[in-house]
Amino acid sequence: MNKLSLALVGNPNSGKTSLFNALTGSSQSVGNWPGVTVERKEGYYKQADHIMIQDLPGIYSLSPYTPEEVVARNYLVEGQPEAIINIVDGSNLERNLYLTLQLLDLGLPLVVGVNMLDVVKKQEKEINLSKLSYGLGTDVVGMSVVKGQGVSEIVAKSLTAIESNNTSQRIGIQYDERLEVALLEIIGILHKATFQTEPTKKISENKYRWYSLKLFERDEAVCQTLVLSQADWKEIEEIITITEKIFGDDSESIVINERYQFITKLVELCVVNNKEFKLTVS
Ligand code: BGO
Repeated sequence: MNKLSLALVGNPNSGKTSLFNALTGSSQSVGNWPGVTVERKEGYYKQADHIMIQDLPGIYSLSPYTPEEVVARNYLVEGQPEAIINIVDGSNLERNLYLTLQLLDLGLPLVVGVNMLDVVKKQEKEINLSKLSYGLGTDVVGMSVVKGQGVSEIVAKSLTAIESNNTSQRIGIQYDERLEVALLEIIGILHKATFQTEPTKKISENKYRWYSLKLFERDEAVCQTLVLSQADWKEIEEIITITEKIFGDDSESIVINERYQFITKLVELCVVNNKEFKLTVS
């Protein structure tokens, strides 16, 4: 049977370690990622040992600012796991979804595990998982890892996502049209790009959106991996500058604001606060 790799990604304290332990049991190996003192943990799924679970460091974002973020994003972009399991703390949904949106831009099959549903219940809240799944354009599994709830289901859904190549690009989170136009223009130029390390290699089809966003954000670490002519870099810079003028903001903030606006609307749509509801009607 072909080996498969599933990457576990989530904010610190989302329950990632608990899920990793529940999935792998004692078949874990622990070391460090090359060149950094960031712990690397991997193990095999207890119920099917051709499935390798890669536990990535807990992160809030895929920016290049901390060693943990760099390790996680390099693995997700270059290591190409077959799918991402994104575990989110349901009792802190708004904050956790910021990473989810970045992960969706990577163009890999992805399943979101909404963990801590027991805590959500205690808070007298409910999360409408179907609406959340619809809004994100990807499968969502309700979980309470400490109670064993949703653990095998999340692996099953990941395998289905791999089989159906269920990437968000197909369904797509669309930001403001003015940003989308800029990204499309950058993608047009990116078709000419190759890699510094492999001059004949082109960007794979599912990665164009991620690269266009990183170039739009002027992410230096990513720009340095790509080869384009000076004229192409200049054209990209012009696209970014024009868009910044249109929005009246810098490019990184434009993307951050678009993500937060999307999340605010989605959470409003999906989270029901029964406590507030009771207070309102009484
Ligand atoms: C402690 N429900 C509840 N209620 N708690 C959960 C769930 C869940 O579904 N899943 C995980 N936790 P990690 P990261 C702890 O360690 O897996 C708990 O950072 C404690 N420790 O048990 O470590 C989990 O890997 C003392 O809680 O997360 C852990 O993502 C008192 O959430 C915490 C209370 O989980 C973080 C809890 C000494």
